[in-house]
Amino acid sequence: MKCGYVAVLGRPNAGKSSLVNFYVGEDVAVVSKRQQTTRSNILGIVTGKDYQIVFIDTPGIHHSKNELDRFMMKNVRSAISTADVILYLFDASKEIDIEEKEYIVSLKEKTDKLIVIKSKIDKENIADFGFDIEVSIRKNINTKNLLEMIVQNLPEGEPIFDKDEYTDKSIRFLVCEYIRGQLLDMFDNEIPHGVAVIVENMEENKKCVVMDIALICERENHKGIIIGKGGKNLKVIGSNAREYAEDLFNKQVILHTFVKVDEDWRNKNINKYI
Ligand SMILES: Nc1nc2c(ncn2[C@@H]2O[C@H](COP(=O)(O)OP(=O)(O)OP(=O)(O)O)[C@@H](O)[C@H]2O)c(=O)[nH]1
Ligand SMILES: [Mg+2]
Repeated sequence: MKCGYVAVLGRPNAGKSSLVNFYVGEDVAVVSKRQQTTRSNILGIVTGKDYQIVFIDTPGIHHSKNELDRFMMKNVRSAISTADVILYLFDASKEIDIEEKEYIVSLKEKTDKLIVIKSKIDKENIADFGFDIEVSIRKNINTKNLLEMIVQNLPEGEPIFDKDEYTDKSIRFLVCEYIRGQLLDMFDNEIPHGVAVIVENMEENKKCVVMDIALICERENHKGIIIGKGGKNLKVIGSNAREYAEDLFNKQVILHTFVKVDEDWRNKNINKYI
């Protein structure tokens, strides 16, 4: 069987998580229109008749401004060192700068298992760089060809995960990420980028799950905005997250959400929240 790890790299917003979710057939990673959505590596497992692909979805490659950024870039390096095959995605609709070109060239020097992908080709096409394949996840263009290309490049081996598994992440992680996804949809960049979502307490019995979920933000005024007038935003977030969690746990979920402030946690406290 062809089996192995496939790191998915690229700039923020290049479409990495969309690609992984598409092949996995489940939302293992949050997708949003904003940059720097993915914060840590997430495995998405796809098992076919004669292959197992373990995608490593990674944070977008960017310059680090704080500890959280540095943590994200550490994740990228660790994905590269684990990978049997590396996918590098660049967005067809964006100019590709010299720094990104140099980065791709340096990857080519490191590995002969690199597939350079021009992504989002359903959009205006202005990016100018050599690629191995062009795809659109949204319009399902060339996705089968890319899958074949990946499988061809995988080493022979035994499956790493059980064939029913599709991610290494727990349901509690997926619920927190789902909430972060909602924040990215609802608020401008500054607020969701400064929020971490954690489960503070969880109890589960045969009938139901009780989850206490904290949204950690950086400023008192952000807290007010997230909660909304009369708590209306937090109510929407909580009720959507409860439905999502009930689907995953397949039982009743009682979910309490609250917002806390921890100034500068992205420098001081990432170990606590990420
Ligand atoms: N038009 C078009 N949009 C796409 C396609 N693939 C992804 N997108 C959109 O691009 C945006 C970013 O997608 P993500 O999958 O979150 O990108 P990412 O590379 O994981 O981003 P980070 O986690 O921030 O690094 C979202 O709005 C997606 O819906 C595509 O094939 N075509
Ligand atoms: Mg992502």
